[in-house]
Amino acid sequence: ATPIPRLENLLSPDPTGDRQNLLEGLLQPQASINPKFFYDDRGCELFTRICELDEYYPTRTEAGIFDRHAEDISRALRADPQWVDLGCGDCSKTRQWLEYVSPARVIGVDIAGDFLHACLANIADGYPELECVGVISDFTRQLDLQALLAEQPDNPPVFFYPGSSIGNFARPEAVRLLRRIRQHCGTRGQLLIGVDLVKPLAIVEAAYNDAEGVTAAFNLNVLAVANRLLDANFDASAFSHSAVYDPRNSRIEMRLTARRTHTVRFGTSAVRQFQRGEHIITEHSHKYTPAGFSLLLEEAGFTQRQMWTDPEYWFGVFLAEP
Ligand code: AVI
Repeated sequence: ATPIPRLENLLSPDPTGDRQNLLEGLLQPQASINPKFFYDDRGCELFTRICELDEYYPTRTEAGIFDRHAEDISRALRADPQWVDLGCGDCSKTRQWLEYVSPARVIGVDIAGDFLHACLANIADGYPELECVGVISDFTRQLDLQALLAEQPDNPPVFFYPGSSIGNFARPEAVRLLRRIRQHCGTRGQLLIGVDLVKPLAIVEAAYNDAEGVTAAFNLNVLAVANRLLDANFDASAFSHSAVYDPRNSRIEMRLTARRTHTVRFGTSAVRQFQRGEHIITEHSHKYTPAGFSLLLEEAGFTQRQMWTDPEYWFGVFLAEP
């Protein structure tokens, strides 16, 4: 019988906490915005366009590795796993894997419930017999899938975390998230994760400063998100986008720099003046060496089993086990 699509809401909504976090960041002497605020509907749309840009190499490089090594990778994965797609979006990346792996079921985890409907439909269309559970969760805050995974104790989880989103966390947070994933692995679980690697500066900077200005629009859109969430009055035209590579920390820093002195009110609770030339940090995107990421995995209690890469070593797909 065809399984009934199942959608679980494990999200403990914390709009007040989110707002507080956003406001606190904006009022620090060095203003910053957590990059999770990028992804409202418009932000998701712009991010999809970024992934298709010529300059933005990570998406197609990772896809190329998956294409070239799909059989090898799938041989290294447990049989009949519970395939857990972290940040699944519409599950299009997982869907491609279904040609190579036969999971006992698919668990798609995303913060966006709308996406999960698309994900369930996407799997049902083509794989109607395959059970797919959509889980609405901010897994970067809490990962709480133990009860769900325990329903099928004979099917170890394979956590699939592509796209190098791990790079958007500061190192301690990245370790915390990987540790949480590891705690869900039991003895036989696995993690298949995509990681952007260190490479010549010009290539990385171009990826975050595309000629069409899509990344600039993506970056500036976060001010509209802040206006909505905080009842603020940012004028996006008073800021300009930039993205600079910091070789000491091996990361891109995305900034919004004030073109002129600009006073912003946050409802009735706060006011801040941005001086001309002052910037807000909106994102870090860390690039790892293969050895550096291996160490991060170890710190989280994982052992790296294998790494697949492209001919230029621009991107790595790591397989790790507890
Ligand atoms: C989602 N994340 C992996 C992207 C990155 O490359 O760090 C977000 C992004 N920011 C600007 N362009 C893409």
